[in-house]
Amino acid sequence: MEKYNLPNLPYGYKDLEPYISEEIMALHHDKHHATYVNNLNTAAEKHPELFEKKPEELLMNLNDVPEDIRMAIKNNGGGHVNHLLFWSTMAKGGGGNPKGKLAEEIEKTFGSFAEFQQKFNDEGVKRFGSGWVWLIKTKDGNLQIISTANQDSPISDGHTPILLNDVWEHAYYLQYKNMRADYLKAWWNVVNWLEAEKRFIEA
Ligand code: MN3
Repeated sequence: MEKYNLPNLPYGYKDLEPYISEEIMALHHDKHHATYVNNLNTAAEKHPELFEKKPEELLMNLNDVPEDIRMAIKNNGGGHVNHLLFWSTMAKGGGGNPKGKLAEEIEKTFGSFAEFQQKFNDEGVKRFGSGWVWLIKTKDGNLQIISTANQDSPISDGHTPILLNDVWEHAYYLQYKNMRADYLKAWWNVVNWLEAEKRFIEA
């Protein structure tokens, strides 16, 4: 039975500097993300048939997960899948403006790219405690900015993530201290718009 594993980052720990420090990236991936994967495996071992499914599939059908481990799968499967998405949402030399169809849809939905960024940042600041801020394509096909608590994923509600930012303190505290708003602003410099547009088109 193949357990879930932690892939390496798709770039080096230093590659998002100066916006996200090497120290944060190493700790975030090697400790925080690793812990979600370990805890996901520990939960799934109680019902090893679950290993036949991708972690995304577990989150899309949480009601099919045995009740005794459903919360553990929601939290740790969410932690695993959200972080995988998050790493690929960033890139060395990222940032700038979106292009193509996604850029058009952002302007149509939010008025302008600047208004979209402002709304995304506000949503991230407003999320009380720990969670994520997302740009999703809803199951009705519209772009929407939402935030979720803890490791909850919009894929459990049938939506497709396009962009996401981690607003747990572990994502920024070592560098930005309590200034979550500063982190949210700086993060735009590392966004991987090619990946975001790919997700938008495939959704
Ligand atoms: Mn995190």
